[in-house]
Amino acid sequence: MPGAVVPPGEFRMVRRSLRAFLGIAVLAVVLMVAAGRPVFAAPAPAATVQGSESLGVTVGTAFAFTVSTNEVTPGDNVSVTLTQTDDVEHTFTLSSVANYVIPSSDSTSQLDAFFAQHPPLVNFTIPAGQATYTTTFIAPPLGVYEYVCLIPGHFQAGMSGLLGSGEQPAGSTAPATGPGWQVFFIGGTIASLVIIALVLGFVVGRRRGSVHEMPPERLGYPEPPAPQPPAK
Ligand SMILES: [Cu+2]
Repeated sequence: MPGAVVPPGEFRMVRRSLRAFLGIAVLAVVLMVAAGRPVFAAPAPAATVQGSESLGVTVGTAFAFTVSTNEVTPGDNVSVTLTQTDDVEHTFTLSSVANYVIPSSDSTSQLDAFFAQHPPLVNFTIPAGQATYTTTFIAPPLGVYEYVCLIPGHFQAGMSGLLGSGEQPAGSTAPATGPGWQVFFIGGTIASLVIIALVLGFVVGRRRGSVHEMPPERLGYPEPPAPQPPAK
């Protein structure tokens, strides 16, 4: 076509580049979706009672509770094993009020009044003398719940702690649950595929559409005239 600005060979090159790129990009997306499904899958809907788990609570001589975990799963049936190592009576009393820390200045009667108003999830009296006891409770909805000892003077001496349900209590030293290796692996694979697609698409397009490898009649326009030796 006279007056055409872009030779047809150039169009072919761009078209082939684009086709190669699109093909590999589609493959990359398919791989991403297939590989990503288990990583990004939504959690199963919560049931009323999800499962069962155990919580160990050791009562020491230092007016302190030592727990085996500070996080339970909402709805789980939690089996509590209380290990008494002290020769003093204590209680393990777990508040039912989410995200509320009883002021440490509260008196014993204030503490009793609070639990009379808000019945605790667990209120287990641990007799003096070394022994092990068990009790159960259903892990409450998402939140952080305080557990205390109701023996007069013990709470004021610092005998309390926090149990998270579905979350870690603030300031806990549990390892952070960041993205796993799968996320980095899939991300890296996708990035590599995109780079390969770009390079391959460009190279294939250039090679197939190259004016230097195409006979002039296929290009649809005449070969440029060979340079002439300079006239004397
Ligand atoms: Cu106590």
